[in-house]
Amino acid sequence: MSTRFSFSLQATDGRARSGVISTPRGEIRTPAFMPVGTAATVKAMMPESVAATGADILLGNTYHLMLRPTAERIARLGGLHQFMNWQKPILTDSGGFQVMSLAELRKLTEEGVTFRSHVDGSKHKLTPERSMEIQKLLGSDIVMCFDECPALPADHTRIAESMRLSMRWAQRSRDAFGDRQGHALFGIQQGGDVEELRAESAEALKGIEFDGYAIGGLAVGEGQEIMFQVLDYAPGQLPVDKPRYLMGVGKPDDIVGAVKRGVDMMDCVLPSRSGRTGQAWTRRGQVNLKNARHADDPRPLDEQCTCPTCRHYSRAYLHHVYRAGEMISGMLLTWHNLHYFQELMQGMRDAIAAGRFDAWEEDFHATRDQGDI
Ligand code: PRF
Ligand code: ZN
Repeated sequence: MSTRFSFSLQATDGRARSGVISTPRGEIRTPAFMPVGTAATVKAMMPESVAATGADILLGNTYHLMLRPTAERIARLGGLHQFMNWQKPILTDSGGFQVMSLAELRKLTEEGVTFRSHVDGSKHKLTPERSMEIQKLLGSDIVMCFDECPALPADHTRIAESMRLSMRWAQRSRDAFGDRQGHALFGIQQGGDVEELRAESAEALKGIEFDGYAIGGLAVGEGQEIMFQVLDYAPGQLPVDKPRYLMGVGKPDDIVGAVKRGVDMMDCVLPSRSGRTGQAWTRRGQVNLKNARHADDPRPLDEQCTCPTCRHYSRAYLHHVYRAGEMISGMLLTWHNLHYFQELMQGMRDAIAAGRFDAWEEDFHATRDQGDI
């Protein structure tokens, strides 16, 4: 356990990058997709199965775990890795974003945010200092700064004031985090869809110095076109030698567009959440297993996919267990979806290393445009 946290860029192709993040708990191959394990579980998956899909790292949530079962309880039980039986790296989000989307009676001040739990209505407070303390109690490998993320569209003043508050909170997060060998602290760029504000935010974060830099405040209602416009300049405002993490993104085509623009890490509930609602993501596009047209279909979801779901089960079976409300429905579709997302990342890593990202991307879009899956 002597390895410090480090990032080594191995290849670039245009603005796309591939590399490796080294941590005491293992290596993270980038571009990396992080499955979401909000409540100390990637829903419907055993941790060894999540690892088998090719995931090097999971995302956990300060907000959910502080409410239930509490960070102090997890610390007493040996930390989040031990608690959930996941020994590879874990990145934890800092809580502010989830407070704003899930909690009730939220009150935001310079100090932090007070709110009522969406679970039982109990009253809580999160500040940069408390968020750092919780993420330390959890034993998180990559800790995120405490920030605020306004929904888009928003006016310039609102975006600017919120970004400047997040930058003051970034400094307080840095001060509270201190220096913890083998653990990393990532800053979070804000600034909405305003280039000068993104630049101001990047300068503030670079002045504080972080182990990695997230791009926050996107995928919050602005649509893919505006998100890509921001990603045309935002990654380039951040240090070239540190990982860049686009928070909460996205659909396969969002992920591909983000990697093309220089993003190294992403997370999204999409593969796991849609797996529980009968939705599969494949090379050829989205398949809705609820649809009656699958009822007699003996073919696998994707004949080229090597996941256990596609090797052993028919579309007819997946349709049946979804309709019957059987638990295996969410298990099989989540496994396939996570496998597909990880294979997508591996495809991009290989293409970047071989200097053929553009051809890979063309093929990605052409395969999806064939229609009739
Ligand atoms: N900040 C934090 N977490 C986040 C976001 C953010 O801006 C987003 C935005 N897509 C998702 N998760 N702390
Ligand atoms: Zn599959």
